[in-house]
Amino acid sequence: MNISDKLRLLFHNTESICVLTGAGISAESGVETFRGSNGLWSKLKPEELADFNAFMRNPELVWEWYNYRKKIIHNVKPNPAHFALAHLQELVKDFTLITQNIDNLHIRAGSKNVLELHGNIERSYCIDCGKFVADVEVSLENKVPHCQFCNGIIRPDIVWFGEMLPEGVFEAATEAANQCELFLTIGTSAVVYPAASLPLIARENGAYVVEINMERTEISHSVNETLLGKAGEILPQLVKMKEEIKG
Ligand code: BV8
Ligand code: ZN
Repeated sequence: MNISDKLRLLFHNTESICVLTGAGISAESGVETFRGSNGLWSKLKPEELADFNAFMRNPELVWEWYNYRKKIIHNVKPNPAHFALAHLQELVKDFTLITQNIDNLHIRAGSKNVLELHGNIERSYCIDCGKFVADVEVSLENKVPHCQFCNGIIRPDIVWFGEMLPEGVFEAATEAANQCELFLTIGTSAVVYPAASLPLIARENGAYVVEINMERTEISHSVNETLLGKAGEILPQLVKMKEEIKG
């Protein structure tokens, strides 16, 4: 793997890593990304689906879309990139994993204390009383789930455009980006804010910022190093390097 001596040395010594992942890390599991050529957003308009007003206008359509994505996610598995990050967490003293993904694959791969900036498709809640509901069933007979306590409409626990990120999660992510020595931004086009500001915050704090992606992105000019390639191939090699050092 072609990495700089600086990154090799830093990876050798650091005990402080912060990671931000996007849809690209789940691509090799078979989960479509958003903005790639045949990505999710190429067929559907995010503002018509990942938006609260769109949901209130047509909860059936939005639930149909999330149910479709849930079915895909239930039929895929974490890939070597997810497992590599779960393993890296055990090799490094201070490790924070921040994800924009809602697919739950980092947790299924064994990562702990994942900061989920945009929520999680496995959780839903009632928009009236706020009660959380796991495993909502959406079917032809029950196209929009309702709350068993107050009969309010239940929505996916996912952050839509124009919505605030979950209380405290972005603050914890910013703190980690501010403190880390090495920041990895993996499989994200870095167009969605405030998530995309995290690598820039890390850079300002003096961290060494490395982008792992199939192509250059909006923030490639702001990072220290870009490793072009598949996360599922690059990450296991990086973690193997760390493992050999740890002995
Ligand atoms: C907010 C929903 C404060 C869940 C998502 C006007 C009003 C309000 C806000 C805004 C506004 N204008 C702009 C904003 C900010 C807005 C924003 O950033 N918009 C962008 C589009 C310009 N942000 C927000 O609204 C956020 N909230 O700002 O609140 C606020 C509140 C009120 C008023 C003002 C401010 C909320 C953002 C969350 C939105 N929810 N999704 C869902 O259905 O999933 S965002 C959506 O994009 C996903 O969550 C996803 O996580 C996120 C980012 O996408 P990526 O993960 O980067 O995926 P993408 O496909 O783009 O890229 C994949 C990359 O992987 C590619 O680069 C590809 O090359 C690479 N790749 C592919 N395969 C591999 C690979 N890399 C490595 N290996 C591989 N094998
Ligand atoms: Zn309720």
